[in-house]
Amino acid sequence: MRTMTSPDSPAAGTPTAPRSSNANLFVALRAAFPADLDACAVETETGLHYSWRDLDEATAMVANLLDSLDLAKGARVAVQVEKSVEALVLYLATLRAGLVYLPLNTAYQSAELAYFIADAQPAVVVCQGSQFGWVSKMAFAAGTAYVFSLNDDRSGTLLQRAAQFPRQHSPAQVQAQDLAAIIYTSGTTGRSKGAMLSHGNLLSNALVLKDYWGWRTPQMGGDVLLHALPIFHVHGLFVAIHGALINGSKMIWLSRFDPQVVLQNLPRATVFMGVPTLYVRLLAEPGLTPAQLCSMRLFISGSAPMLLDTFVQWQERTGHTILERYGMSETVMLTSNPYHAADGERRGGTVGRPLPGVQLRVRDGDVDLAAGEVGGIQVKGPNVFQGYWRMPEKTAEEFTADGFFKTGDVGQVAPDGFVTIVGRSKDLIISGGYNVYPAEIEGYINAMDGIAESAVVGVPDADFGEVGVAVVIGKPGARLDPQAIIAQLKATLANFKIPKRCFVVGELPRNAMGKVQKNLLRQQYGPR
Ligand code: MCA
Ligand code: AMP
Repeated sequence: MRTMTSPDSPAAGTPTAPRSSNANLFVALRAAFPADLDACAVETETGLHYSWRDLDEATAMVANLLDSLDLAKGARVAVQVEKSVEALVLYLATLRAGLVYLPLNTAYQSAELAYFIADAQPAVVVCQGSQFGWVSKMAFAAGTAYVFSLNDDRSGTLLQRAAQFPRQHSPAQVQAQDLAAIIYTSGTTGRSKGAMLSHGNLLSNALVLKDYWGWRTPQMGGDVLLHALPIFHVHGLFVAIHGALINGSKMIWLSRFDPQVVLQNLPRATVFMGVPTLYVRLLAEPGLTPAQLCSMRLFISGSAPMLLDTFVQWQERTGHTILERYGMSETVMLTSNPYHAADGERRGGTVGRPLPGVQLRVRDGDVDLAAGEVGGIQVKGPNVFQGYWRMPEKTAEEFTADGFFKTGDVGQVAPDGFVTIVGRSKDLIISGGYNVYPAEIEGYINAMDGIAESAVVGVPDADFGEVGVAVVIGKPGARLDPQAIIAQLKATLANFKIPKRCFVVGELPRNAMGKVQKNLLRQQYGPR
């Protein structure tokens, strides 16, 4: 069997968690706080400073509040709030209390939220104060016991209640396989699946990346992470936050990505993480100069393929070589280009080698492929998730008999171990780092009056990498207006899922089996 592991670091070299009888991820993160608890842990763009002590005490208070609710082991805390340091505190407090964190994209509208709440059955829901009325109604109807509000200006009932609780808290005792979070990823059939990640999954990945990306602890001079990503997905929530905290490194915390604000803060940062769209937008800023990046040591990209052109432009313009890595909600990080020069060059267009402890193979059906051959990427490792929430059949389908997870990505491994992703077997559009499943959008379009059928495809886009285009067929006699179709979708779905263009046509191209030939639609409706 041809299974790749990182040559410099086979499974035997996988870093292990600090010795503790409690596998709670929070315990490991807390143990990495610097000795000087009054030093700044998080600084916001509006000039607020939170010390490590603040983080410790605030998470204790929220964890005590959660404890007081007397929830069952494994209870879910579903959270749809704008990015703020208090939202970070809520995430850490949920870990601390041994409950399961369920982050939700703030762009989700009521139909989307209703699905997640019905499926996950959270015991606690936390939402923006402005949404409290309808969210609490929906959540209580679905059996949720507690709904709190949390706003991005440090107000809301969650903080009001937590203020009554002590500033000390003993982290809940958990096992490595106990769940820490559920991350919903859309399904190819349109039904979202909750990927269950354990404390062990998240901690093992954080420890691997700590070494692999050469994070500098405070004793080594320290790192400063400029955090500009949303915190409801793996990239901003786990890779970025765990990376900084497990190193006792400060974060400069931006509420959203604004290229100008990023540029203002880069001279004080050492590490930046982004999806390719962030790099494309930064390159469009005349103020992006090497002088601006004098303190930076590492730029990381992932969540979507980075065009070689962006990689090269960044290198030429800034003198920095972006480190591209590859991961999934189900697996956290899988592969990475090298950080240390001794491990080799960072190769644009590739996602690097499997991380220490990750086994990666490329297969065609049950047949292992040789170096350079293209097939389905399968992975195994301590980072691979515990299965899909309440979907045992779906979970079983996605694993091979020998325990490898089928990523749905198509790629090849070079003789020296570098992995290149060449496509996807899953029908998925990745737009600005967000996943959009055509089946979900098609389902909504097909349910509209006068529609016979539709196909949604991803086409290249200079800003978002890829965007959706809808191609629609009307029922006989129906008069369809593409703009009205887009407007109806906007009223129902998260904004990033809305196709950027819609075409009403007479028929869809099909192959001999009757299947819509999406590749032809991509050619026809993509950029010319
Ligand atoms: C915003 N819009 C988009 C997207 N974002 N359209 C398509 N794709 C998008 N990603 C549209 C809105 O619908 C709106 O359109 C208009 O752009 C402006 O919206 P706004 O919210 O102001 O956009 P923005 O602030 O400019 O956001 C763009 C963004 C954002 C900063 C690139 O999408 C973003 O933060 N992306 C990062 C996603 C991410 O963190 N992914 C990690 C997933 P209209 O005006 O028509 O309404 S974790 C993962 O994938 C794995 C595990 C991994 O490997 O990391
Ligand atoms: P998610 O469902 O949000 O976890 O998205 C995971 C998917 O994002 C993977 O299966 C890949 O298709 C894609 N992805 C993540 N990182 C990269 C990358 N560096 N290059 C290409 N695709 C990527």
